[in-house]
Order: sequence, then structure tokens, then C-alpha cells
Amino acid sequence: MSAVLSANLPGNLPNPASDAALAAVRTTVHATAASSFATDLLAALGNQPRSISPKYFYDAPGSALFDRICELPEYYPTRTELGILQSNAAAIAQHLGPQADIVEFGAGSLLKVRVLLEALEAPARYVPLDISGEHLHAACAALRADYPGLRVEPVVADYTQAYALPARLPSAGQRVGFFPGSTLGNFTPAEALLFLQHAAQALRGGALLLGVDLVKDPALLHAAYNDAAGVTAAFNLNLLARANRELGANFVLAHFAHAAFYNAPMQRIEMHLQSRQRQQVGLCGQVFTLEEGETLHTENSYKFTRSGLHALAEQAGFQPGPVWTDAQQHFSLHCLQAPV
Ligand code: AVJ
Repeated sequence: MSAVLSANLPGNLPNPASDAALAAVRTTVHATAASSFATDLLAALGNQPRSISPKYFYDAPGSALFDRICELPEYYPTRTELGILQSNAAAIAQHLGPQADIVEFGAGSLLKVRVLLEALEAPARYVPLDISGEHLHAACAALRADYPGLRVEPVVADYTQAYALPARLPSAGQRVGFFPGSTLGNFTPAEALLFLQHAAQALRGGALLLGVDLVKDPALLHAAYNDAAGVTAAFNLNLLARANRELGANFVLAHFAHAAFYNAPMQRIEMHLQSRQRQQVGLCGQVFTLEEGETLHTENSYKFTRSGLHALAEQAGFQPGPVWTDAQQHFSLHCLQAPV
């Protein structure tokens, strides 16, 4: 087996060298989380084009960098969505009704769910779904302390796969899904449809409160992902730093550039790590050659139009309801009704 993998292997043909590399990883790396990162990064480096899931951004340093992104002057989504929630809290609460049984997809946005909990009339329960048990535990402890009367029932689950929710409470009002932050935009259109189809089933007879970023002036989008302080660049490059820390890779971060741009026909921001020069990188005993300018595609962040989101929601089985936005129409909060 050649240890050097060509950078230009076609994506859809069998790739014996990288298959062998993957098999080697499966037998040498034990921790599940680490092995899926190793497996996925090896597969990404061996493919052409190269791409990896943005979920690997979020180790502890990556999550801290994301929190800093949310504070950046250029990064409007977080503060805009929070503003929409606050400005329309009464209308949202009125629409959702009393004793709501709230299911949050991901437990990353405690600040946002607090605004919702404060606004709603006597929420019955809070059920956060998150893939990380540790993160979930911390989030629930904080919420229980602040809302002693609230039932908090976390579920460790990957909401991009099939999941089961706790049984309905006889005393509760509507089941209300909450999916803020435009995380839906990280999915491919096919994945987004699948997620919404599952949610429409899980929330039958209730509603989904969904926050999505809107299509807008590309200059504003570009600035939000190319901030002057370089925090988004550090967030992107952390993927390679993480591989060095966790997988013993030897990426030289200075040999990669942060590249983020708006792909207008696809209605998405793309983030890439671009090789500044021809170089070889080592990972799990394998060596990969990257040509100057070649990239590892690390994230898509889809932007939506109101009508596009409604069409997608209807295709998934939801009935579109009210939409709340900011005055500049930068971000949107949709209430989608899930039929019984
Ligand atoms: C958490 C996926 C909504 O796409 O805007 C921020 C992640 N990436 N800056 C986004 C992100 C670069 C963020 N989401």
C-alpha cells in the first residue's frame, strides 16, 4: 500500500489506499468520538473534493471561539434572533399557548430558551436533545437552578438521526419544538428536509419554532464570516488544531488560510481551509499531498428566503404559520404547525 495518497483521486471511484487507512484507524483508535473524527478526517483528506462535517468545530476551544463569534460586530445572527425573540415574546407566547412542552434541538442556546421560558405562560416541561451528555447535564443544571418549578428532562440523542421523545404529559399544552440559531443552515437541503420530516412527526399536533438566517446583501454575509478580528478564521483553523491535539496530526496552521465566501446560486456561505502552498500532511500514519490552493470544505451555512423556507416546511408536512423578523429582515423566526 502506498503511504502517499494522491490529492486528485476521483470522489466516486474505489480508493483502496484510503480504505486501508480507515481500517487501520478503526483498529488503533478506541474512543468513539475520536475515532469518528479520525475516520471522517482521513476520508475527507483522501477524497476530491475534500469536505468534513462542521460538527467537528465544537470541541471546548472551538465552542469558546463560537461564543466569541456571537459577540462580533459583524456577526449579526445571534443578537438579531435574540432581539426578535424579545421584541415578539408576547405574540409568540400568545400563539403557542399555555403549558407548552418545549423540545429544544441542541442545548447550545440557553440564553434564547430562557427568553422563551420567560415569555410563555406556565411552560410544562423543557426537553433538550443533545448529542453531548456532558453539555446537556451542565445546561440542565443551570436551568433547574433558575426555574425550580420547571420539569427538565434531557435526552441524549443525535437529532439528525431517528430519536424518541419522552411520553406526552397529560396536563401539558402543545408540544413546541425549538430550533434556533439557523443551525438548519448547516444541513444539506436533503438533510434539512429529513430533519423537518422527523420533527413534524415527533411534534404532531404541536409546532416548531425555527430560527433561520435570511438571504441578504452578499457584502453583509461576507463580513459576518470574515470578521476583522480574525475570530472566524481561528474557529475554522481550530479544526486542524484539534486534529493535532487529539489525533497527533502535524498540520502547520500557518500553511492554511481561512476562506469564506457567499455562493449565491447555492444560497450558502461556504467555509474552507485553503492550502497556501504544496504540502504534505500526516494523519494516523498516512501522508496526504495538498496542492497550493486546494481546500478542505469545512462548512456550509445556507441562507433562506421566507417563501423558500415555507416550501421546504410544506414539503416536510408542516403548515407555515407566523414569521417574525427584525426591521432589516436579516433573520427570521418561523412558527410551523405540525398536523395531528
Ligand atoms: C452555528 C451553524 C449557525 O453558520 O453562522 C459561525 C456557525 N460558522 N461562523 C453559522 C458559524 C462560522 C453558525 N451556525
